[in-house]
Amino acid sequence: MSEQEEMSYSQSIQEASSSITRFPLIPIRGVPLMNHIANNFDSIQAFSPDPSDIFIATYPKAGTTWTQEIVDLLVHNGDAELCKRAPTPVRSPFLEIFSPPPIPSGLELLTKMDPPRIIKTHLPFHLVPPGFWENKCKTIYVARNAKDNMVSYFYFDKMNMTQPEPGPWGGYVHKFMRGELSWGSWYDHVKGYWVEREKRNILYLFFEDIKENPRREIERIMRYLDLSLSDEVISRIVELTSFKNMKENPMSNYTCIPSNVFDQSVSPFMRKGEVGDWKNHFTPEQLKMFDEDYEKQMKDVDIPFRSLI
Ligand code: PPS
Repeated sequence: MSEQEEMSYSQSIQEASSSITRFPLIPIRGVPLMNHIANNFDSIQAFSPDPSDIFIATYPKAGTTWTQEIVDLLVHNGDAELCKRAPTPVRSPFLEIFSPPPIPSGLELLTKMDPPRIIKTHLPFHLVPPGFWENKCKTIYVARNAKDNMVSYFYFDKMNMTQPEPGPWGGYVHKFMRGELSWGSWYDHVKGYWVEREKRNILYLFFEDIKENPRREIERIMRYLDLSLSDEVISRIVELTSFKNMKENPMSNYTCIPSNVFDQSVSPFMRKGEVGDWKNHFTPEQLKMFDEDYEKQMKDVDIPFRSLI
C-alpha cells in the first residue's frame, strides 16, 4: 500500500461523513452485526487468507489494538518507525468492517496487502470464514473479564457514532447480559474460542495477564509466532506498547478516525487501560444480578478469568 493510500484513509472517512450514523444491527446466525457488515456477510465468509496471515480475534474492547501493536512490532523486530507507517486499521485491517463508501472495507484493504497480514476480527468463532481454519492460520484470541470488558464497551459506544446508542448504564448491563450488543454475546464469544483452542491451535490470552506481566505474554506470542527476538528488542516492545506510549502514538490511538465518528472528547479510545475499573460502575444490586447470571451462563466451562470479584 502506498503512503498516499495510507494517508487517504482518514480522508475517506471524512468524505463519508454525511452517511455516518448509528447503524442498526441485523442478526446473522443469531449474532447482531452492524447493517453494513450484515449486508456484506457472504463476501466476508468467502475471504480466503494466506496460511502465513496472523489472525487476532477478540470480543470488542478486550485488548485488540494492544495485541495488534504487539504483533506488528514482533514481526518487524521492534522497529518503532516502521510500525508508525500507518494507523492501526490500515496496518492491520479489520476483516469484517464495511462502512459507507468511500471508506475502504477491511476486505479491500486486505487485497492491497501482501501476506503475511495481521488481520483483526470481532467475529465469534462460528462466523469466522472457514478459510482461516483450512489454511491453519496462526490465531491469537484475547479475552478480558466480562465486567471490565462491558465498561470499556459502554464508553466506546458513547463515543463511536457508528454504534447503537448505549443508553444509560443500568440498561446497558442488561443488553450485555442478553447478548444484544454488536457482535453479540460476550459469553458465547469467549466460550466459542475456548472450546476450539486446542483443536485449532489458538493462542488464548487474557488482558489481565498482559497487564500483569507484559513481557511474559509478549514472549508467549513471540514463541507462538515462531519468532526469536533479542531481550533488548523485547524490552523495547514492552515499552512501546505501554498504555502511555500507545495513547500518545497517533498511529495507535485512533485519532486517525475523524472526531465526528470517534468523538474522543466524549471518551478517549485509549481510555484507562486498567483492570478492575468495573468497581467504579456497578451498584451492589447490579453486581448481585450480574454475578448470578454469570454463574448460569458460564457454568459449562472453566475459563480462568480474573478480577471478577
Ligand atoms: S476495539 O475497538 O474493539 O478494537 O478496542 P480494543 O482495542 O479491543 O480495546 C480497547 C481497550 O483496550 C485498552 N488498551 C490498553 N490497555 C492497556 N495497555 C495498552 N497498551 C492498551 N491499549 C489499549 C483501551 O484503553 C481500552 O480499554 P479501556 O478500559 O476502555 O481503557
